Amino acid sequence: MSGEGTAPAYRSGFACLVGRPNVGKSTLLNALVGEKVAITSDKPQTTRRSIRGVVRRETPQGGQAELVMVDTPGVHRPKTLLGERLNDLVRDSIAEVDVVTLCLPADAQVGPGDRRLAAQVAEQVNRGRTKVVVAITRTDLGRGDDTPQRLLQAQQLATNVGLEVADFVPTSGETNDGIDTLADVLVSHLPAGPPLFPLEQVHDVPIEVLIAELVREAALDGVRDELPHSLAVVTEEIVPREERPESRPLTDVRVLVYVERDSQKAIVIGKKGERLKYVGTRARRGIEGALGVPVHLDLRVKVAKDWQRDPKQLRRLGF
Ligand SMILES: Nc1nc2c(ncn2[C@@H]2O[C@H](COP(=O)(O)OP(=O)(O)OP(=O)(O)O)[C@@H](O)[C@H]2O)c(=O)[nH]1
Ligand SMILES: [Mg+2]
Repeated sequence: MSGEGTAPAYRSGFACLVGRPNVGKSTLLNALVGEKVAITSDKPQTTRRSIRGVVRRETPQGGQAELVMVDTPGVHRPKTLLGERLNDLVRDSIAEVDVVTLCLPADAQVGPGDRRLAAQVAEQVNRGRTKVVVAITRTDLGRGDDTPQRLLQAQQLATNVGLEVADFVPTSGETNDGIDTLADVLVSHLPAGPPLFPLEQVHDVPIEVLIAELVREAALDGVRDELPHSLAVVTEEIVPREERPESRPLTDVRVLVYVERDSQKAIVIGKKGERLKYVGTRARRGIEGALGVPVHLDLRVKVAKDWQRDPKQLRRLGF
């Protein structure tokens, strides 16, 4: 029997993932949480929201810890108002968390973008309160001694910009190498604190946003050039169909896919609607998984001219 005062303390807090676009932040979030919370793609700037996923673990002292991981958009040189808003989201996240996880991919050299971001983190973090961890990502894509080299470069980078780094952890969100270690390291930097999310909750993404994101993920696959940036997706309606037998429920989901120009609309729809059909089929599987019922997915494509640069349209799209 353990008396009062001897129970191991509960730890809780926030850690954000920051890095250049496409370095594997969202893949890392999903691996840490153990389920698909964020969409991922090989197109830069896939993430447009700061998504929170919950990681629950035991501490080495036998206590419980709740680590809230915050995924953020890839930091880049903005060309549009949307780009500026995304970078602002990252700035806000860095200011709010207990631990900043700077992600550097094993399969690419540390570059000027990484240096700018590392300098920003060094400038933003409150040294007494915020810890910084470097995660080397995509180690399975690195060759030979890429990972040790990157660790060395990361140390040099930290020294150059005056960034105090508590730990360096090599990881792969694809093979799960280093994921447990990273989770333990992040938890070790959390303060004592109360539970933050209800036990059954693993993320904070509203269902209509999750559905829109799954459609955007499917739509991103196979499109090129500027089109990935021009896509915005909004869930219009989720309605269980009436008068279905209890044993065969069906939910109607209506989703709008926005592009910025007529020419892009034609590409997204494809010849005889084939591309859109592919996107719908792919997205529907994930949506059915999320809703837990069979779904009839109605996808429409609309033009919202230059929405990435228009404050009014950005607001309407939730940015
Ligand atoms: N092989 C391998 N591929 C990875 C790994 N992590 C990410 N990827 C791939 O790299 C690409 C980018 O991954 P994301 O997780 O979307 O990257 P991100 O940093 O969140 O990108 P943005 O949201 O655009 O900033 C995707 O094609 C992933 O499948 C990894 O550890 N191993
Ligand atoms: Mg991402």
